[in-house]
This record gives sequence, structure tokens and C-alpha cells, in this order.
Amino acid sequence: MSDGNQLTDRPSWKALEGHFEKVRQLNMRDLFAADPRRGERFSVEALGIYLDFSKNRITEETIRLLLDLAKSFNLRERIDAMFAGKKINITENRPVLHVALRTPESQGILVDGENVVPKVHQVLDRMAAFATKVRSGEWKGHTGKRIRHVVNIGIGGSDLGPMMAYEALKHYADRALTLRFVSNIDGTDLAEATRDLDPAETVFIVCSKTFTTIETLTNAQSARAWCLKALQDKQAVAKHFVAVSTNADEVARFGIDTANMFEFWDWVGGRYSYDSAIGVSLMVAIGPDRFREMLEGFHAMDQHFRTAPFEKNLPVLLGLLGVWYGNFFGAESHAILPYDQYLWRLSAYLQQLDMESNGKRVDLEGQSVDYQTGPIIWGQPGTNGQHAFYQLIHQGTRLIPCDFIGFCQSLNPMGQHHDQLMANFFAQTEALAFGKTAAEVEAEGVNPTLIPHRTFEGNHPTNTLLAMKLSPEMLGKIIAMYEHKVFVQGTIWNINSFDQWGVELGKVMAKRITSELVSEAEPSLHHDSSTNALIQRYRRFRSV
Ligand code: G6Q
Repeated sequence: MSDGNQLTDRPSWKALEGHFEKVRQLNMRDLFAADPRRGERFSVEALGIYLDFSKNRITEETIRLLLDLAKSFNLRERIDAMFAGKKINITENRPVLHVALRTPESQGILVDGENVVPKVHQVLDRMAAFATKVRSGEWKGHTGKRIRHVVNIGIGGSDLGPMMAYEALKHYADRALTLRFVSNIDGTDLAEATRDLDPAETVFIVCSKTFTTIETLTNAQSARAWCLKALQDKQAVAKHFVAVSTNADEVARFGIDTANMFEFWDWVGGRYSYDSAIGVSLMVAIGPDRFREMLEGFHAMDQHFRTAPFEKNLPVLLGLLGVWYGNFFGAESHAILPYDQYLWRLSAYLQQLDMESNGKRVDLEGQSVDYQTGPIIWGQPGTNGQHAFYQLIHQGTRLIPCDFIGFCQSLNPMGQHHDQLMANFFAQTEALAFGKTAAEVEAEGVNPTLIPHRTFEGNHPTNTLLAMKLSPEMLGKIIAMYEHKVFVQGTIWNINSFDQWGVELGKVMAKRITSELVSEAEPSLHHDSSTNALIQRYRRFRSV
């Protein structure tokens, strides 16, 4: 770091602290009244995404100081280091190159002197050949039947991305194929996913970067047993199981022919991986051409992030606004509110992307931080959320910044549905920003005792992201935008957004407890008194 050890010691941070004291009481009603052009002034458009950030508790000075903060943290240099394949994931000594997954063949990215882009395209071509065979019916099951069902087995980054994207792009999917996603080690997940499927018509895609994840391997083993019970021939595995992994040895040990394996690399983080071979189920559903359109969208946003001036840069602006609320206003969470039913898993996906990346409490030097890092990410699609939790955003005591995401055109035009959906979309950000004063409520002739209950303070910050329509390319742009937003924030907070030791700890501890749960002999337990008693109780009742 160039000046001061901690973020909060830096002049650029101190300047924001001073500024915050001046603007914290500002009200959006006054800000909009003072500047009739505020809506235009605080909005940018790039790659078909219009970002209106005027309904935030900011002035031009706020943005200037936030941009200074980004510069003082060498954001530009950090972006260049990521794109150049530098080993910025310092705790795992790896480059962070999900951007290589969507880099055109004509461009190169070197890792340890090797250009990785050609091998990305080789795998994409193999995926495309597989997807085309399944879609055309050329890939037959063991008994010669056509494949009609695809079940993706994976968890975390090997599940949430392809599942979210499949749901998001269902409109473009081949409806003759059933796609299912199994992640939970709870047998119910696999049982329900397979109960109405014919094994002879089903292909399983086992996705695991490490191929050692207990949930995925357990589900894959049970899926194999389910398949072989019906097909009665071990040779059937070759036609009904493919794998996606970085670990060919473990794939072979599991019994899947590595000829049926799609590779990716340790420089792709799990939560950044659905545009790698981890997305092969999605490619089967929407076809290779649509998948490539999605990659083009990702790449366009990568280029925008890399080259657009920070004041017009979507991920940079979103990231800095998040820092403003999290570190200065003390906001604990951030809501993602897509007004498109196809994006119903987006907040779950972004929850992992953001919280696993920036849920860190030590900085790159290993020092405990004295400031908040990643927020709690949550949300549901509009308008459902309006009839559930929006009440708290409007009238509760907490400050919850929100991203509203909407499209001008529906993929399923039907009567007035879309106009009504979007009327709600615009009404909510307006109501959140401007509220309703006691005088306005009183003027409606409301019983005076009810006035406080019916008053809305307003001044609740929102970003509005408005695009033409949801397409594979647009989804790629939106996801890359959020990936890079997370990067911007991780850079400011000086943390490693690319490791996940918290996930590893749980994996190790569960392994140990499993043997204690199932051992014939009474195990001698050395946990705390609570965990010991819980394990004993479970042992007593597990097979009653
Ligand atoms: C993602 C995380 C984590 C991971 C899962 C599955 O960034 O590392 O969610 O994706 O634990 O891991 P495998 O793909 O190795 O099975």
C-alpha cells in the first residue's frame, strides 16, 4: 500500500469521512428539487445497459471522492494485473482468469509463459460437439434411446451458475430436453430430481473443480447406482455420465472415462466458472451458438471494465456506491431485485459470488481489517418481494441499498402484464427515494392517529439498471458487471476476493463427524459439550 497501513488511514478515505459528515443528512427530495437534471446527470449507458444512480444519497463531490479513492487504491493497475494473468490470488498463488474464458481466439493471455486462450477454445469446441450430439439425438443412451433428460450434479460454484443461467435463459432452451440440477447431499434432492426420469434417457453431468467434494461425489455415486440398477451393465456409464473438472485423475478413479471429461483450470474460481465447461449443461439446453453469444456479452463487459473511464464504468460505479453505503452509512446488506421472472435465481447466484468473494476479515497483508467488508446479499424477483419484505425497506429502521434490474421488452408479451410489472418497478424506486411526508398523508384526510404509521421517510437509495431485453448476450454482460463490481470492492478493501477458506473448513470438519455418526462402536467424542450431545442424540435416534 502506498500511504498508510489501513484503508481508513488514507487521505482519500479521510476525505470521504469528512464529506460524509456534510452530506449524511441530505435528502433526495432536496437533491432532486435543487437540480432538475439530476436524473440525467447521474446516469450512464454502456453496452445497452442504462444505469441510473441518481436516487442515491450522493452529490457530484461524493462521486469525485469515491473515484479518488479508487485511484488511490491503484484500481487501474489491479485490473491490468488481473487481465494480464498475474497471480493476484495470493493465498493460493494463482492467477484469476475467468476473463480468459470469454476472450476471443485472436487474443492471447499468458500464464507462466503459456497462452491459455487456445485451450479455452478447444474445450469450448468439445463442449459444442457434445451439446450438438445430445440436442440432435446423435448421442444415444446405452440401450439406443435418445437422451431426453440432463441432470447436472455439482454444488456451490459448480451448481449455482449453470442453474441460475439455465433459468435465466430458459426462453432460449430446447424444451424437448428436461434439465435438472442436484446439489444437496440430502438424498431428497437426487430422489426428487430422478423420480420421474427414465435412466435409459438420462445423462448426468458431474461438475466438480476438485472432484473431491463429498456432496457431489456422493450424489454421483448414487446416480450411478440408480442408472446401473435399471441398465444392468457397467458399460452404460460411458453413455450416461460425463464429467467437468480440473482433476482428471479423480475423474478416472471415479470411473468416468476421461474422454468424456471437459476440462477447466485452477485459475478459474468456482463461483466464476459457469462460463467455463461448468456451463456445459446450459450449453446443451440453449445450444452452442447462444452460449457463445453469452460469452460475447461477458467479453464486452470485460472490455468496458478494462477501458472505460471510471466515471462511466458500470462495475466501478456500482462497486464504489456499495462502499459508500457499507463503510460510511453502515448498511449491512444489499438487495438485488430483478423485475424478470427468468432471473429468479439471480440473487442466490450473486449471494455466492459476492459473499464468498468478499466475506473476508484480513487484508492482503494478513492484518485484521478495522472496517466492514462484503455486505449480505439477498433478494427476490419483483413484484413478489413487494408483497413480502419491501415493507422493511420502506418503513423499517435499517438502510438497505437496492439494485433494481428491469427490461423494456418482455420475452412473453401478454396483455398488459409487462407494463404493469414495469409500472411497479418505477413506482418502487420513486417511493423509496421520495417517500410520503406527514403533510401529504394529512392532506389525504387520514385519521390523525394514523399519520405516523402512514408516513414514509423516503431517502432510501436505489440503483436502476434498465436494458432492452433479457438475452444470452445481456445475461453475460450483467454477470460480468457484477463479477467486476465485486473485484472493485475487494480492491478497495484490500482483501483477496478469490480464495474461500471458510468453505474448506466446513468440508474438513464434516468428514470427521461422518465417521462418528456411522461407526458401529460408540465413538469417543472430543468436541464441545454441545456438539458431543447432539451427535449422541442423533446416533440414538438415526435408525429407530
Ligand atoms: C466457489 C467455491 C465453492 C465450490 C464448491 C464446489 O468458488 O469454491 O462454492 O464451487 O465447494 O467445489 P468443487 O467444484 O470442487 O466440487
